[in-house]
Amino acid sequence: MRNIGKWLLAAGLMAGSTVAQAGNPVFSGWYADPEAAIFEGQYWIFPTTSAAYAEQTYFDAFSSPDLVHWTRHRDVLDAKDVQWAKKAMWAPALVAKDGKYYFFFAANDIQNDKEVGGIGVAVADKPQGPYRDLLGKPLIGAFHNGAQPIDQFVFKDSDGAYYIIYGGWGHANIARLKDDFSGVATLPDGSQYKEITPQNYVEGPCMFKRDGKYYLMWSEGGWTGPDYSVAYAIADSPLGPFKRIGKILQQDPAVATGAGHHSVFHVEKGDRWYIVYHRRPLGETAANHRVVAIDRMSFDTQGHIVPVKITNEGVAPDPLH
Ligand code: FUB
Repeated sequence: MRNIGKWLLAAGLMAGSTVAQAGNPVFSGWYADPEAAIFEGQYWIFPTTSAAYAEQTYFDAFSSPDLVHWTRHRDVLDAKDVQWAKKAMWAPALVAKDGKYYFFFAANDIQNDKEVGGIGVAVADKPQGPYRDLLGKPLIGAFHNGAQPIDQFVFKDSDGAYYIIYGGWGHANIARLKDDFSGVATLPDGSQYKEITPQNYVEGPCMFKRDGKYYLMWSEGGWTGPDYSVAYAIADSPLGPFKRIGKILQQDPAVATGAGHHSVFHVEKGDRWYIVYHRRPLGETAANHRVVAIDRMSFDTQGHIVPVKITNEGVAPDPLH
């Protein structure tokens, strides 16, 4: 039955339906760069559609009450609703603010400042959209400090400030967002884009705060190969400096390859942490044949992240209610 369900889902015949599926991958279909969020008492995952390059022009979303039963919401943001986006729509970052949901995305995979594209932001009244372009143009539409404007993550600090951390081509920048997300503000040092690139950084940053410390995580290696992986650093400020501590997620030749570009769920009640990431099934070598998985993440008594064991079993049900 599960195989029939997977096939129907892959074929789009069960769009919007709920499919019970314990284990990794957590839902069927080629998806990557998963963004984890908890909205309205549900777990949400917003991934890149890991179809052929020219077909990466829309995003689906997934919701779950318990990390096991997932509902697919099709086409929550589509290039047809973003006048300047033509291709390569990647790596969602979601924020709930003042009753609205904001969906940060990259589009067009720009190679230089003459091309139109970069990081945009769309807005909706509900987590499942439909999302509409907020600005009518990219929020970050040029290279700064050598960082390709892709792979955004939005972090809300305890003082209410929103920061965007982003960057491909081996450079990570942080910028403070204006309150209405219409652009970036000026940082205390007078700059708008501060480079915080740690050693070995490639792309896919993610930030959270725990016990007063700022954790920056990122992907290393090449995303098309088996060695893609995740490492991290800890700092006293979101602006760094971030010194690499070590790798905490990587392939397991008995389970999957290319494990990387992740985000995290933190269930405050019970203080449970999960890492949500993409990986390539064993035997698959096509670059975009990526699936989304969830495994437990934990910390040692020093606050260091314990290396994650990637599994086929995935996680146990963890109802939010
Ligand atoms: O999914 C497209 C690209 O692949 C992302 O932007 C990178 O982080 C890598 O995962």
